[in-house]
Amino acid sequence: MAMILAKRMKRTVSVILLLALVLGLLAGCSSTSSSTPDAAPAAGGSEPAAGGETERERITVRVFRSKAGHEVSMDQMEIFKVMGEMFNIDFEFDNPPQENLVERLNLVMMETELPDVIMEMPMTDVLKYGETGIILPLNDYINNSMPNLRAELDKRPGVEKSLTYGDGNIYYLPMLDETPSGNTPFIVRTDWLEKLDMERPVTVEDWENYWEGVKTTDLNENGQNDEIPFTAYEIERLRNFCVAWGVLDDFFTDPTDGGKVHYGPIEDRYRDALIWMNDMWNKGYIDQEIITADFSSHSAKLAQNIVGSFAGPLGGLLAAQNATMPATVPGFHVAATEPPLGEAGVQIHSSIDLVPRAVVGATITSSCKNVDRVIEWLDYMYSPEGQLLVNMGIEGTHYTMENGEPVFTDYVMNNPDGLSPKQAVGTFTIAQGTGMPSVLCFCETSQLDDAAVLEAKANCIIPFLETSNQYVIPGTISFPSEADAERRAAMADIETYVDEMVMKFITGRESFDNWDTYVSKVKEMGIDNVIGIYQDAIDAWNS
Ligand SMILES: [Ca+2]
Repeated sequence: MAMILAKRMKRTVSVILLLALVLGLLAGCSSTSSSTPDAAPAAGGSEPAAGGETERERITVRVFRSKAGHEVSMDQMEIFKVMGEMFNIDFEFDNPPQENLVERLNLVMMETELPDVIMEMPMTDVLKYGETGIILPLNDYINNSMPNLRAELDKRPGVEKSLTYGDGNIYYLPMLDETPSGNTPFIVRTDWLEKLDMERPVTVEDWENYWEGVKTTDLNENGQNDEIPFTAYEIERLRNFCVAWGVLDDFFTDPTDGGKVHYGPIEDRYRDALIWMNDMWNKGYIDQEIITADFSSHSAKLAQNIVGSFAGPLGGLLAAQNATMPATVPGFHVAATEPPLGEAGVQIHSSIDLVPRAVVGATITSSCKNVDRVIEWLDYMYSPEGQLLVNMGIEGTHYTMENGEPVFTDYVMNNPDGLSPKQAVGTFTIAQGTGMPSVLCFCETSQLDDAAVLEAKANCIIPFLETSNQYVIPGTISFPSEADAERRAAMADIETYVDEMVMKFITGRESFDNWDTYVSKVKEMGIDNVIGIYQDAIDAWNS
């Protein structure tokens, strides 16, 4: 930071000099641009004579980005004041409320003079505006003028590939993420585990034992055996236990078969998983309403203090349950679990965020007149100093360095005006919002995440990502358009049939004697052809 500070002070000096110069001009001198380069050397010898540091014209950069609900408007955010000073930029923000983003952006995109930078273009619009030349291809800038972003991309194998569109161009500068932010692990009541004198379940036998305990013990102490061992907002969450048998409930690459693509629901291993689920169903451990549940009916059920385990997102269900339930149910606590372990001997998360995520941070439009200057500023946001500024704010005000790590001050963690940590962050930076061309640092998220979420990431998710990545097909994989149409058409029918049959196998309405007939039918519907389409796409991705 010391280096940055020195640099800033130097620039501040230069700004003052430029101001003096401009005032001089107002008093009757001639053109700005021709006399600017002479300004620095005239500074009384304090500048190095190398001539590298010539003062530059102050430019205006117009930035479009929506304002998240927890944020102040961007023109009030300190990080932009600091960067404006640093790069001699006046920012002009078009900062509509998030709910008006699409409407406002559509209007803006019809204007002849576009903003220079659009920080939050919907992913689906990027290629459209890129192909028509309205936003610029950025490959050459990234390779030649963005050393900091280049370094971040080089640290993350696969990300550049996922940023590159079919036409070979990169159209947006990404928001990178150091940690997985989304996942839907199985979640258990740790206070109930304690009452049962059990550890968090790992193997499928552990799960069965826990469910038996929930089913047969009046854990909520209301005099009735009304406890539901497992429920979820959709039956797919239950189906996901198939990972313990070494298959995914979808297409996956199988490392036990040289990485070849398989379709889980027709595998023998999947049948074995369904036999177990059917057993659990018959024993009454699975909520029968799982078939018709949705997120709101599920949430209502969770609020009744009757559910022993469920599955769902870390923020939306794990953190939310721990934040709200203890008020009415003293001692209530839920925690995530490791992926279930079965006879396959592997622990797999089937739904993982791409690690790292690389979503839209910023695009630059064809109206931008100072692309090189804008690129220089944006690249700074990916530098170690820039990341610290964007994530943590101003040292001394928003964070302090403790043992070499940035730690939020009470301004964020215990805000004097009663703002939540996220709201407090939203008063000086965009890092807790969307559309940030930088890296969302672990230093920031680790201090703002709920304790149970942090624990889940550290113990239940991150240790299993390497194995999981061998199975999970990247979400950004793309198919040639003809093959994609074929795939979609076949899968529309196959998924409908598979969903119906899998539900029947779990609930016992279909005998496992008919498994082979079911598999034959899925094959008749063209599953092998679709597996081939996935295999080709994976081969192309890996080549
Ligand atoms: Ca009870």
